[in-house]
Amino acid sequence: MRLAVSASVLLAAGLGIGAAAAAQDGYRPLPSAGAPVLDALPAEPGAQGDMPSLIANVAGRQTHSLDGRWQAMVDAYGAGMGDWKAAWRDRTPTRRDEFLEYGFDDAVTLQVPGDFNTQQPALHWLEGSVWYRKQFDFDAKRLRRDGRRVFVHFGAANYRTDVFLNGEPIGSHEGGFTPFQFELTGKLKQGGNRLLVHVDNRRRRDAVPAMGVDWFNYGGLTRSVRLVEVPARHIRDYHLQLSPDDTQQVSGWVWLAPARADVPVKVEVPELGVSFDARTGADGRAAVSFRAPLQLWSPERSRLYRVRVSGAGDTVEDEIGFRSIAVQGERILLNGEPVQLRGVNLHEEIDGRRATSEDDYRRLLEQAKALGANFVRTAHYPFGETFVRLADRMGILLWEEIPVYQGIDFANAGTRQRMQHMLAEMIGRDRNRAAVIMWGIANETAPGDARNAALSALAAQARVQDPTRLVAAAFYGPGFHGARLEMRDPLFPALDVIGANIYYGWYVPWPVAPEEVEWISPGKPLLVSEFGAEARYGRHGAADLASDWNEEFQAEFYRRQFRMIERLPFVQGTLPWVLADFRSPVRMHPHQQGYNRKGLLSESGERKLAWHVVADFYRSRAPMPNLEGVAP
Ligand code: GCB
Repeated sequence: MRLAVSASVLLAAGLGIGAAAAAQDGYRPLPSAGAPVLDALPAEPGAQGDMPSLIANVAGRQTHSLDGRWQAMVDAYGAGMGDWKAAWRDRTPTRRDEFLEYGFDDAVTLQVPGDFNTQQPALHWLEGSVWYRKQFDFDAKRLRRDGRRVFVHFGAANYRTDVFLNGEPIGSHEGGFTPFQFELTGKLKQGGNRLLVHVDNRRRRDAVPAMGVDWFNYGGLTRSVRLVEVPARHIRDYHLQLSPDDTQQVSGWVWLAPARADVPVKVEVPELGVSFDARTGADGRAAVSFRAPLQLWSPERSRLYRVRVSGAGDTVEDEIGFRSIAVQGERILLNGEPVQLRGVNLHEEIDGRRATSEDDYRRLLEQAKALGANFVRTAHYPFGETFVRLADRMGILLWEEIPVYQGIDFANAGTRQRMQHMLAEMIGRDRNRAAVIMWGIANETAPGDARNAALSALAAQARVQDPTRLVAAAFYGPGFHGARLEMRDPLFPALDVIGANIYYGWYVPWPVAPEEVEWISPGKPLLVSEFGAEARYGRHGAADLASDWNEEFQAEFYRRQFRMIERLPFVQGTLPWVLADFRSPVRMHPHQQGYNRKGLLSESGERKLAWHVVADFYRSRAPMPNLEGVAP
């Protein structure tokens, strides 16, 4: 693929300089010490690597949905992958004495999109594999006659996916939260076809995330599957955003694949009377740059424009908002003005299952809005594309991150490559969404040579792929030296925004009163990217009793945190952990019942006392976002 990723980025990432970062099995809530010096940042963009290059805006193309019921066989130990059972061949007996130990015809069915764990009681705890089969008709002759190409596109599948068409291997993918595609041109038969997908959600030490996560490892075809048809030469991707230094100027590029020089490309914004013509260079890209009297996108006014991109006979329509995001010293500037981020962390979970539909996503975003939030962190992985598009429409700023979470094996070259691919897939999918203001590259990773090199490379990759957004990471909060707090990490120079996950008053007691804390500024915008305590909805008790799981304790926890935060001018935003109680098998206390209970809401949406503390704080802080249509 032709992504301009710096050679030195890939080189630095590939070398795995220094000692191995220890992989760990358990979820670990507290930091470890040690902060070695960072290697020089790789800088020079130029070469490209073997990175994914997906068709952008699949919903805006000619598609054939494969969503719905799929036949499914559970293969908990992965026996069907080898040559012995070879379920992937998807054969049916051809002789009377032929015996096959698999068969989809009598199999159960599962809904796609949807996690497999919550669709059948027997699958609840499955960390293993499921074979999915979809039979569909396709007019391959028409495709050939019209000289078109077709791809099978997966919104996401957790975690490892092996895809087979009519008994032949097509390709594999790793990563549970980002899209991927395989070309099927010339492989689909006229008439009936059988697509087989083996999805394996076993956790692995070398995977991203690795073994220890504090959420439910929902497996399966969790997002939509579609066939996407495009002309032989088509608009593969485009990036159209406001120029960082001029709020009336749009700049970016359109990319036609396969590449050919001198092909005319047009970008139109009919509402503004814009019709911009350009020509591709040898790499298939055409530079775009035009001035227009734009109304800027913001949470208060989430203005989107209909944009039409055409070239080589292909046309794609999109809805794009234009806004700028930058940092100045310790501040974050949205459209040139300092912005206070009233945030909240979300997991992609609703009603005890993986959230997948537009309706699910709207419910989550409406809850965030009702809290008074103008900002959401999609913790700890990219949510569905529909979620991001809804945030664009509803005026919610996003921090989107990849699941580089805690115990990643940074010394492993394969692991580093997986992180790079996930980042490329996330940015490639969402870099035209105004809502996304920062790319998160990691959460709570322990400093070390291999980690520092790998994450610096990721930060540099993010800047090459998208120079218009901020790069952030969340860190374990600092430890106290008396009343003093100071965060340091060799990764800070590579980032625009620093996130501090602080749990004083929960995992660690406050050594001094919150009003007495002296927190030294990191010299960059700081977000309190996580803070929270657990309470079971409906349970009441003393506000100073940590081990009681009561709502009063959780509410008081937030009051104390806000007493500290209010005094810190360099804090540009706060993100309570977390909007709603979410499933996490590591949470074994009888009051947790397999849920992380740090939600401001219960898992069924009931508001705990802490919800009101946060909502009052947000109301007192800033103009409210557009709450049209949201229940108070
Ligand atoms: C964290 C993690 C988050 C956990 C949370 C907790 O620091 O980033 O994934 O769920 O703490 O509740 O312990």
